[in-house]
Amino acid sequence: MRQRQEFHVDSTRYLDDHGKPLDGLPALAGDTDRVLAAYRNMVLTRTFDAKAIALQRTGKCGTYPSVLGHEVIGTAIGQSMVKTDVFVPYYRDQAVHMLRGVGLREMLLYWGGDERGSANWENCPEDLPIAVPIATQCCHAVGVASAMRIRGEERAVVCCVGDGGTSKGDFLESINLAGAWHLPVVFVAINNQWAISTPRSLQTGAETIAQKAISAGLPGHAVDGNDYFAASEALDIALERARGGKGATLIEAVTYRLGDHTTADDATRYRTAEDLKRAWEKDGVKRLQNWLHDNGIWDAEKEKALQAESKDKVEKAVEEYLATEPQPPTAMVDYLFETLPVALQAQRERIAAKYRGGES
Ligand SMILES: Cc1ncc(C[n+]2csc(CCOP(=O)(O)OP(=O)(O)O)c2C)c(N)n1
Repeated sequence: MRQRQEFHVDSTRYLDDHGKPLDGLPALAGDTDRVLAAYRNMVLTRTFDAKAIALQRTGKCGTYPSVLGHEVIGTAIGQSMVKTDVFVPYYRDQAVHMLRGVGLREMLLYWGGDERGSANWENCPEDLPIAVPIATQCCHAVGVASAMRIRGEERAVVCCVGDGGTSKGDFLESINLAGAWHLPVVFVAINNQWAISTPRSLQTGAETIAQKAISAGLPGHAVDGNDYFAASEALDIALERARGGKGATLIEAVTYRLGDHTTADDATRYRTAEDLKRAWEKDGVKRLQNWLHDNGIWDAEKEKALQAESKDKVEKAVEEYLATEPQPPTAMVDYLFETLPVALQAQRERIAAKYRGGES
């Protein structure tokens, strides 16, 4: 018989809004290389994000979901995972993808509607593609985690989902299974306060999202998702637990979506400028930058160099993306199935014939 689990929901934060330690820091704060690599990833993510929005605005990219406000939690996830773990993303996980080795060009290809941007064959080939249907990825995550458990592997799955996604049956059924089968999976519910125009207050009657873990028999932790140290510590613990056969965890990362839902949205229609201003005061990237400054690890010169370096990387990726030869129209069915169903085969042939004939 497995031991009864400890049911608790706690909430962690180490830095105040200005990056000053509240009361001690976890040991990982002493790992300067890790903290600096984290900050660099956050800046690169933010630079990429601004460029992707600009590309969409000028007709060079499809609808794009801004990651502004998710840089800290995404970076914490990417750093805590090891290569052999499996990442099961949703559509706002650019900061994680950077650390899983997905190229900036590939990310642009994906949002430009090219499926070649969807695979990460060279670095983490078992990571799943981005899930746009809300919370469906949670079911895939428990499937992958079940396989790991059956094979007795010391690996873990990380599955991201939004606060809105946690209202769906897919999420609730998945955490239930993860608890019942003791699966090696870490669910990260990124609570950015909005599901398009639905505020967190209308999303659920539960006081926290982390407490949904209790119904599934999992530990639930709410962390300040803008606090790099709190987020990283929670991820490190949950992943070690999962890989060590001790079961699943639900982490609620509390943050704020600083941009529009996607480039097809206008958030000024449903939230106030004051709310947004207050959220910017809690920005986790600036908070970590302040902490680095206060500890003599960072200065204005280094910041300038990092900004320039990040811009160069993004510009280079944009050039490569724009120079990529588009795929033929048949590609729209080529990525759907391992073996194309009969009904689609005829359609594919018609598309191919039309394309060969040069018709538009
Ligand atoms: C199954 C399904 N229903 C509806 C949608 C439309 N939709 C796209 S994003 C979204 C809100 C999701 O909010 P949340 O889970 O909080 O994630 P966030 O976008 O805020 O990161 C909805 C309803 C969808 N993509 N899939």
